[in-house]
Amino acid sequence: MAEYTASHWGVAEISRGADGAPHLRPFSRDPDPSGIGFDRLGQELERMRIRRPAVRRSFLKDGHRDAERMRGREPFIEIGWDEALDLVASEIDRIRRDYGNASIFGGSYGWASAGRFHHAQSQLHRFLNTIGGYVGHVGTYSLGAGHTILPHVVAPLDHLLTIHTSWDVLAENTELFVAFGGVPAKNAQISSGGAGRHRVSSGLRTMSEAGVRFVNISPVNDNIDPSGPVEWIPIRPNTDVALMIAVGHVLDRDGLADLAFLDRYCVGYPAFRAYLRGESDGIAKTPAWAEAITCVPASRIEALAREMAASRTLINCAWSLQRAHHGEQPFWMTVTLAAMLGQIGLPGGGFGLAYGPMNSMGSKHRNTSGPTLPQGKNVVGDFIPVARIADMLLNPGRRFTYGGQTLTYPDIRLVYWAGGNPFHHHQDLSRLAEAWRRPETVVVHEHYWNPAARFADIVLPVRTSLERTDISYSRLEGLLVWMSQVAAAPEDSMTDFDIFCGLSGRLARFDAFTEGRSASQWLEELYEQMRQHNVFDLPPYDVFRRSGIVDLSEHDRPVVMLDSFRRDPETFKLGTPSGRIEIFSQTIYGFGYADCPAHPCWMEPDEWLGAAAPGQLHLITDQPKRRLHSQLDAGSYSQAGKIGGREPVYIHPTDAAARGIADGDIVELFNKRGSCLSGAIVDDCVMPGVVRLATGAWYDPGWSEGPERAGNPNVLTPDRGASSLSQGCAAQTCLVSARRFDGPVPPISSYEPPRFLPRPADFPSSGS
Ligand SMILES: Nc1nc2c(c(=O)[nH]1)N[C@H]1C(S)=C(S)[C@@H](COP(=O)(O)OP(=O)(O)OC[C@H]3O[C@@H](n4cnc5c(=O)[nH]c(N)nc54)[C@H](O)[C@@H]3O)O[C@H]1N2
Ligand SMILES: Nc1nc2c(c(=O)[nH]1)N[C@H]1C(S)=C(S)[C@@H](COP(=O)(O)OP(=O)(O)OC[C@H]3O[C@@H](n4cnc5c(=O)[nH]c(N)nc54)[C@H](O)[C@@H]3O)O[C@H]1N2
Ligand SMILES: [Mo]
Repeated sequence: MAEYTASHWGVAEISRGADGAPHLRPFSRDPDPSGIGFDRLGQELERMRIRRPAVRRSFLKDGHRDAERMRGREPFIEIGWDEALDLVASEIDRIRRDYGNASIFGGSYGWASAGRFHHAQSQLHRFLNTIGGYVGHVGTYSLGAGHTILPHVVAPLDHLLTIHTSWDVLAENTELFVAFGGVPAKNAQISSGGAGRHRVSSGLRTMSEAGVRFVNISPVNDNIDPSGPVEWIPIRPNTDVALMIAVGHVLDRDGLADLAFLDRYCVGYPAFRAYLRGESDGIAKTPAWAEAITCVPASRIEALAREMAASRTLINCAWSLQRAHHGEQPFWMTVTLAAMLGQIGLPGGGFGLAYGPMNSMGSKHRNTSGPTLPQGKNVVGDFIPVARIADMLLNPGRRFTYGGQTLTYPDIRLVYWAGGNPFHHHQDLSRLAEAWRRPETVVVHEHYWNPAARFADIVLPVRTSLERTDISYSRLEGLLVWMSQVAAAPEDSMTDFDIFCGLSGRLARFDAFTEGRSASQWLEELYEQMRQHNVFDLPPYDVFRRSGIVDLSEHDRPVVMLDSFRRDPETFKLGTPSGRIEIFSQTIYGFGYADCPAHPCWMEPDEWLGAAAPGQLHLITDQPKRRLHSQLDAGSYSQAGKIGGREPVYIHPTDAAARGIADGDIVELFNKRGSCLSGAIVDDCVMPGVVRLATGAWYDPGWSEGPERAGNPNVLTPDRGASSLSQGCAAQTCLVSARRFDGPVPPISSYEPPRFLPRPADFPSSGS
């Protein structure tokens, strides 16, 4: 029997030594396996495991009274499972009785692990729904602005992401590939739910070999590698929209816009054209206008417009561009520019949103749905756009806008988190830390003593995906994987499901939560449901378990995005109000948001190089190459990428020299929100004026004042919504200063377990 496990970064084969000890090996059917995750059984991570339920000292003694002062700042006391589950159940019961279920935040955003049943967030939501509901979240940190704008413009983004033109069609048909933000193979290591065969490097290479020309418009140049030539056009961060608009200006001015396409497939072009020409605001959006904003020479913009019009051109826009102030505009303008070129729906032309962020885009695998754990119905109606969490905790009762509605922040008393790390993913972490101390109770399930666990009152350890069995499936990855149990589960350990069984039993909802099924019965049930509803014949459950993998690639077929819409726009109407691509949106116009007008346009971001003080740099906080977000940061693979134990910051030689910074120096990045220490890599892969510090180092604010120590960029990023429309994460809109750090370098505590205390004899027994 073949044995496999699956993770967001790919499948691994399991082999066993003579002593039965497990080893993880690259998946033999993957041409380009990721290096992430092979250290998961190593000592560095083992020592960071949470071994027993643990409670913050004063919470165990006095309950929530001292939360505002002490949460995240004091040692833990370990307790037994019965006492821990009694304590959590009694806290939930107390809070819902005193304040109602709308005071429980179960937003619990986060990637957790691959596996369709043991999906932490789904388990938590299902549990909370059986006990009366919770305040949830909408949207993602990934695509807050993009998700909100695209249904108004062309189609829901989730749909577009499943119909990206496949790599083979691009290689055959595309002549010019214009990438805003590259096509980073480092990012395409990942697919949410489990990458299968990694295909981005070979996809790009095949295109290059077929003669496709690549232009990369980006503040960095190491984010695309087709194994062939690439023209790099450096651009100031957050200004791409101005460049795209100027390209549009040239197309209009020179009669290169495809008016027949715009007329037949789009609405609202005349209003946008008036903007391009300056008829609506007195400013013609010429290449010279864009040069002043983007620092890209006007002559290059002129020529690019003509090259794009003369070629079969695909315009690709990375997700990072929309994780910014006015983040709706880059995606809207990408679609608009592609519409002006008139190649949407043609093989190899149109737009991509995007190739690169995940392995799945450009796949030829068929899009079928996978097994899904039902979450039940949430009777609490309150929700927040996911990235407004600190706002919500700090401002109960305050009103905010979202998607054309005005809503109110609920008054949260209990936060319950499983499968995410807010002290990784949120911006302005000092503000989050302050907000996080407001609720009465914080419960977290984790594997490791990471920042999310350290900022909890009650920490419940859970088994990792290597210590349980599950089924992995990810759309467009073409594989269904039986995840064997790789390693023995630690003695007395639980899964998220086991914990919710224990809690639902204590709250008299056991049958509602489990529906009478054990974990293994659930797995079979979910598989059988998928099998019944699937368009393909799937093998019986036992056969699937024995073979370990169902490979769906025999059903592959080439994909051309929006080809049916192009063939017949009446029968295959889009889901927008007009059924066509909306360059001007009456709906958005109706919302009347000053920061998201009715057609794409350039608006100055809050923080950008065009308004920087002397010496300030634009900070890009991109996705890390050696891990998924903050996952496994304490492991040997992630740590091998550190400089002086800290996350590396890339800085241009000119900017480094001006500050006396040399390779390997400890650098302090700082702004009005905070500061952090990182290790310098002096490299001209970033343009002058730009520094890059990847996300995911385990937040270490220290016990005293001073810079964050591990190199977590989110102490610097602003906690602001992308716009009144989406309220999306805007982490990429961020100015900083940088200096060599010459003081005594403080040690990093993130990669050591926290302090524990023995339980004092006079502490009450909890939960009673
Ligand atoms: N500055 C800046 N910030 C960003 C971004 C950026 O570009 N710049 N990107 C944003 C984006 S796109 C995203 S998606 C977010 C990601 O943010 P998150 O998804 O919150 O980050 P992860 O580190 O993946 O957190 C997952 C956590 O779940 C835990 N876990 C794994 N498996 C299980 C399980 O089975 N059960 C339980 N209970 N826990 C489990 C892991 O140990 C880990 O701590 O970050 C966002 N933050
Ligand atoms: N290895 C790894 N891969 C991942 C993840 C991870 O944590 N680790 N996270 C996954 C997740 S959850 C997501 S949402 C996706 C995110 O996917 P993206 O948001 O696309 O990824 P980023 O790495 O943040 O940025 C992509 C590129 O855009 C560039 N860039 C940044 N700002 C600008 C700008 O203003 N203009 C231009 N032109 N370029 C800019 C960055 O330098 C980077 O090279 O990645 C996924 N892939
Ligand atoms: Mo994401």
